[in-house]
Amino acid sequence: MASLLAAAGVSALAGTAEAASTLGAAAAEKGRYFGTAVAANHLGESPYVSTLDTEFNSVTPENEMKWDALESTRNSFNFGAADQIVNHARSRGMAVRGHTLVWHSQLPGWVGGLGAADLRSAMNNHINQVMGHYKGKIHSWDVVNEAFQDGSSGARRSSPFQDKLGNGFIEEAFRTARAADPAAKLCYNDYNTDGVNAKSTAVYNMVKDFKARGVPIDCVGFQSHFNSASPVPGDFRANLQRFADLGVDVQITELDIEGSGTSQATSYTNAVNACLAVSRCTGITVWGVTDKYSWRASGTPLLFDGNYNKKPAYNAVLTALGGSGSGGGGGSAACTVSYSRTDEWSDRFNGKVTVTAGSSAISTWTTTVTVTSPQKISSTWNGSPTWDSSGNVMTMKPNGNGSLAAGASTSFGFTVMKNGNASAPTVGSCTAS
Ligand code: G2I
Repeated sequence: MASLLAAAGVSALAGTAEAASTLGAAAAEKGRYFGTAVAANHLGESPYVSTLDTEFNSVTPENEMKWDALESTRNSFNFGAADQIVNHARSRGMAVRGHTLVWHSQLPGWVGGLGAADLRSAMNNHINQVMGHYKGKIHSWDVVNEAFQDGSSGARRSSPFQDKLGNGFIEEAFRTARAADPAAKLCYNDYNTDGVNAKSTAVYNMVKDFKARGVPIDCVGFQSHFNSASPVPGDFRANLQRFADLGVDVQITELDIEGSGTSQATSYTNAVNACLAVSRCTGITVWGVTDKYSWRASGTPLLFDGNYNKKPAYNAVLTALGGSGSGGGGGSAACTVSYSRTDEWSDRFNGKVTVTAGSSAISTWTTTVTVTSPQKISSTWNGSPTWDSSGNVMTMKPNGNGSLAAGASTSFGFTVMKNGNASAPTVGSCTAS
């Protein structure tokens, strides 16, 4: 375990008596990393960065290491945005997954226009330049991404690489990658391969062949983009295990699950448990920090809502990893909060905070609402408030019985006198017992 973590650049917290209270720390206690996709253009947003830095210990650049971002013009490389992410991560001890070297999408037009010999040299040059630039800084590279077709054919997907170089392009990319950074783990990454099916079996057969012939491959990434049409498969664990049994590590690389509340939380629990049940499943990456910047934001598939509140899914993941929320006591009691402005007048507005229990029932909850001076909260309803000495920070507890069933919600409201400032209050995290 220690060596796995060291390889991932993750500092373990082995031996701590108390349950870990962040995703990264809880995963580290299980010998794994917990990562997120990161977009460089959000690194100036402070709640984005503080959530990233607090909770995660691995990052994957969401778009910044793709071919179109790095080499939009042949042999002219632009590493600016990717470097920003790598530097941020490394200065905080986080590991970095490289995504992705050879992929049919986000591929600049000039690549598709090359003849076979030229394409081969462009592909190898791209791998050499990019891996050379980041040599020693990337724990795993998605060397080839999404090279197989969906459906039952088990065939390779059409792409400039496939069409001009044939099946051998994948093997060639991995051989070039091994030489370019021998310390990096080399992964094949794909989607709709999470359960046992024709596509995953086609990938399995390729990996088996690579292992038999000594083609360098260290890991397989399972993207794990789930929704109601493509739920967490019941044989997710069994599928991860059959790949692990070939002698490769497996990683959940782009996890997100559309939904909300308890059902989303349960799906996340199942996905995390699938990884934890496979000793060679070395880490999990979710595909973004907050729902608001998700590639499918309307499906609210991530662990933090648009206000960076922890969702029931967050609590479910933390619990599955053996961690415990800030409610303390070692239990799994947890809650999340979300805020909305329900009414507004020229001099004042009404706010509503919804409190939702996590994956376990809770008997009481507490959260805070902070307004910006000279704003004042002039009235509240459906809660029992206390105030700090400034009068700007209201601590709210239930008015009477605070019991909530797992996933159930309640809400309280308040009026904020603007006094010239209409900005939204800050709602603190929710604690429960
Ligand atoms: O589609 C979800 C993921 C499937 N597996 C491979 C991943 O690399 C892929 O990530 C997504 C990013 O999350 C999106 O952010 O890849 C998309 C492109 O294939 C990314 O979308 C692109 C938009 O299409 C562009 O219009 C936009 O300029 O994001 C770009 C940067 O925001």
